Formats: sequence, C-alpha cells, structure tokens
Amino acid sequence: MKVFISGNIAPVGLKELEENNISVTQWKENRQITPEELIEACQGQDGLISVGPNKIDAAFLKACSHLKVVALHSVGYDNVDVAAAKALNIPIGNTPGVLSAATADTAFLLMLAVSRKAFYSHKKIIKGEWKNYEPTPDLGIEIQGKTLGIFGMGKIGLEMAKKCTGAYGMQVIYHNRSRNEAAEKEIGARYVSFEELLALSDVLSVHTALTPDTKDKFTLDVFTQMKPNSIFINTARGGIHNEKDLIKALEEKIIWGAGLDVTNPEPMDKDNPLLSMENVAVLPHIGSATEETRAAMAQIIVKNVVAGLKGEKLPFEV
Ligand code: 8YV
Repeated sequence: MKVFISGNIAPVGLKELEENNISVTQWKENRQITPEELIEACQGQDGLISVGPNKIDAAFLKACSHLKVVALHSVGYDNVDVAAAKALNIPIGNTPGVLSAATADTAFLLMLAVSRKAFYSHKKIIKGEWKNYEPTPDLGIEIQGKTLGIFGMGKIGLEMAKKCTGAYGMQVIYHNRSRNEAAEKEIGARYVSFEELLALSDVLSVHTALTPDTKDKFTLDVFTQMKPNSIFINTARGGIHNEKDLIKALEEKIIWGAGLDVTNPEPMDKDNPLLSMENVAVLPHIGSATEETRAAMAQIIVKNVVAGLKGEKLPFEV
C-alpha cells in the first residue's frame, strides 16, 4: 500500500507507517503544494496524509476518488468538503483531543504576551532601542481576576479556561452552539449570549471551528461591542476574524490588543501592519507544535491510515 504525505509528520509516524509496510512519498519542498500538484501526486497512491491547509474539495476528491483514506494532520477540517467525500465513500480522518493542551498553551502564551506587550518590547531590544530604564512607557495590563470569554467551548476552549482559572483566578463565561456541562461543573463557566460575551469579556479567546456560521464572525461592528481595554485572541482559524476590521479596531483603540496564531491568509505578509503594533502578538500557526503533540498526532494519523487502507472504520473520522 502507498500513501502520499503533503508535508512532514513526526518521525514516529513515518516509522509506524514503515512497520505497517506502507510505502511513503513525501512533499519535500519548502512551500505549500498547489491543488494541481496534489492531484498529480495522489495518482497511483492508496491514501493521502494531508499536512497543512490542502484543499480537499469536490474537485480534488473527484480527481482522486481512488483514495481509500484521507488522513488530516489536524483536528480542523474546514479545508474538506465532507459531503463530497461521503458521496464518494472516501473516509476523512482527523486528530482530535491530543492537541488541546498544546493549543490552549498557545492561547495562554498570546494572552500574556499581548497583555505585557512582550513581542513589541523584544523587538525594541533587537532594534537597539533599549537605551535606558524608563518606568512608564510600554505599560501592559493585568489579567489577574479578570473575565475570560471563550467563543467555542470544546476541548481546547475548556483547556484554556482551566489554565486561566487556575493561574489567574479568572471568571469564565462562554458562548457555544450548545451548553458544555463539564465546563460549568468543573470551573463554574457561565453560558452567555454572543452579545454578552462581547460586552463582558476582558480577554475573548476564539476556539471554534471555521464554518459558514463563524466565517468573518468578528467584524468591526462586533469589535465595537467589546470593551475598549479588552484583548482578542484567536488560535482557531484566521477566517473567523475579518483582518481589515481587526486592524481598524486596534488602530482606533476600539479594543486594547490582539494575539493571533492564525491569520488570513497564511502565511501572513511580513509587512502586515499588525506586526508593528505595540499591543499585538502574532505567531505563525504553531498552536499544536510541540514534540509530544506532533508525535501523538502522527500516531493517530497512522491508525486512521491503517484502518482506511484495510477498508475498516477510521478510529477518528470526521
Ligand atoms: C495543525 C491545526 O497542526 O489541528 C489543527 O486544526 O490548526 C494545527 O494544529 C495544522 O493544521 C497543520 O496541519
């Protein structure tokens, strides 16, 4: 059996593929594979391990209907036309659960980095602008005891909320499609309407999937309903906030700061105005990028691939 991998996965995954007698062809170039190249590369393959935001759309699936499995290197599957895959009987696997802690760490890191202008201050040293000890410029704001709003209280949102209640005694409110009883019981999270979430959050952290309902959810009108000293964090998908509106909201001090691990588009242009703002921290989509999490993701991927190639139900199917 043969699989194509459109990027790199943790070594343990490659080893386990080999142990299962699955031969591998990998995309090795330092750029995202194009849709045409992906279709081409999947000819003659039995499965695809999709790393990064490959478009697994109806055109791809139709051109690659011979695939027995598509295993995503992600929990998110907004890049997949699930209905088209179902119609063609191509099972799609993802990697839920194992990346919740690492992604929540990234949200937490961004929250602190923004609140203390850490990235901006770091850049000042690099630029040779640290000349003197001055007590008043570049002041941050404190997080202790403030209100954390979670938009999308799933596994990752709950991990972030737990960190914030544990470390900073934050009060947690959340908005979700449905109530999350575990969050309410374990940390006393309070379910609120979207409008209340905007009005009450000191830090608003996005942990929802990108869907037609959440696409461009955070527009200027929405940012205007947030507190002027609030911080917006997005580690989910860049398409959930409107980037032009976010820039405007920050420039006009409608909100205080923003921390992003996801942008739209990705990669972000190096001249993007967000990168030179004091109260902004941007990371290049490293949410789940730890040794431990990548290894766990690779192992789930192999389980999905092995099952798919045998024609069995995937252990983690979207
Ligand atoms: C992935 C992610 O590592 O799981 C997701 O949905 O966004 C990341 O953790 C990324 O999509 C690369 O495959």
